[in-house]
Amino acid sequence: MKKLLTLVCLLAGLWLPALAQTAGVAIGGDVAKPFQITAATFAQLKQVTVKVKAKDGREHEYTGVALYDILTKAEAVPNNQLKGKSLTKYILVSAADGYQVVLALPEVDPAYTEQTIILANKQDGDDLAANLGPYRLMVPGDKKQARSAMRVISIDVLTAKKP
Ligand SMILES: Nc1nc2c(c(=O)[nH]1)N[C@H]1C(S)=C(S)[C@@H](COP(=O)(O)O)O[C@H]1N2
Ligand SMILES: [Mo]
Repeated sequence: MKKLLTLVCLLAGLWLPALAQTAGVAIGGDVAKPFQITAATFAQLKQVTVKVKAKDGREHEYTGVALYDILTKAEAVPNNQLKGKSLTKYILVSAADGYQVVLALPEVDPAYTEQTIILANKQDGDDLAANLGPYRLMVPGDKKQARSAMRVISIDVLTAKKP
């Protein structure tokens, strides 16, 4: 019995830190430098604020990091020059509840667009509530906020292929 308890404690000890590590956003897919967004890596990136109208018609301020800066850190596009073959890449954003949305790379690249799509961790200056965050995608240019995925757990850059 004591042996079993020791084993359980040992396994929990190995498993819990791994769980803590996954509490964040995994940036991966076809990128040169996959990384994990944590409070620490997030704070190192430039913070920006965007205004977005919610479903209820009210405007809110969301603060976080431009998705472009996150993808640049992950080296999603060679030399950061979005052209040629890289234009067949897309971004798959996945949430804790299984919700998923897709963005095209030009939608996040300032060379192509005026809008700034962000991964937010704050709404009107406060940390996002547990049902929305800790990280939420915000797509200010969309009239409907269906792509503003709440509780984001991973962002993958993938390559579209003709079937
Ligand atoms: N994870 C997750 N994010 C989600 C959804 C969802 O079901 N799961 N619904 C989307 C839809 S359909 C809408 S309209 C907006 C609503 O957000 P709002 O109330 O802040 O406008 O969240 C979007 N983000
Ligand atoms: Mo919606």
